[in-house]
Amino acid sequence: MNYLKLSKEISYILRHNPSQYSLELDDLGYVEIEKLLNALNATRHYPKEITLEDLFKVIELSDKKRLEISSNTIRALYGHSIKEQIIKSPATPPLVLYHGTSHNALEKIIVEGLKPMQRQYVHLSIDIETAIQVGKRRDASPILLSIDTKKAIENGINFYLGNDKVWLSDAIPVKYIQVIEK
Ligand code: HQG
Repeated sequence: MNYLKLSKEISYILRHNPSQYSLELDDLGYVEIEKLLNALNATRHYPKEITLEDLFKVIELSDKKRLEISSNTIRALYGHSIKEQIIKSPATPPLVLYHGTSHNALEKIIVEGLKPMQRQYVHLSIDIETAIQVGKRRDASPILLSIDTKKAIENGINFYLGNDKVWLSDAIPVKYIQVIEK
């Protein structure tokens, strides 16, 4: 079984396009596992039937905690772009969070702040190493930003838990962002 391909297809479904697979997410982003498996198997993208064990394997082999199972349902923990907003409860993040980005994006970010862009929330990293990994998807030598979450929260900006490494947030105005000089 190609678990990387399966992982990408599941993330695509649960983050971006459940309706293409005739699925609907609930307000928290969950879908019934059985429905997801049926939808995946209906695609005939895989040489053999996808089972619950395959889902467990995807989660076990993943380099990041992207998916969450809760009883008979599953959801993506972050990354959503569907138009129905996934409901997240505001939570208290570490005092500082990080964001790795490209030189290109920086020009805009220092003027208009961090925006969710194609996704529902801004994605922030819990440590510099994670932020560098995220930034390297777009720039071999990424720019590192730090976010003063305490000041941002005091001014009404909400943060939400993604996974053990990723926090989500509303748009972050420039005044809470600093460029970390390397
Ligand atoms: C940038 C991956 C111009 C932002 C990662 C980023 C992450 C702006 C890009 C997760 C901007 C959006 C999310 C502004 C922000 N003007 N550009 N005002 N504000 N940007 O992919 O944070 O492997 O939507 O800096 O590891 O890069 O898929 O967000 O470069 O956790 O599980 O616009 O996706 O996880 O890009 O990455 P993205 P991201 P997975």
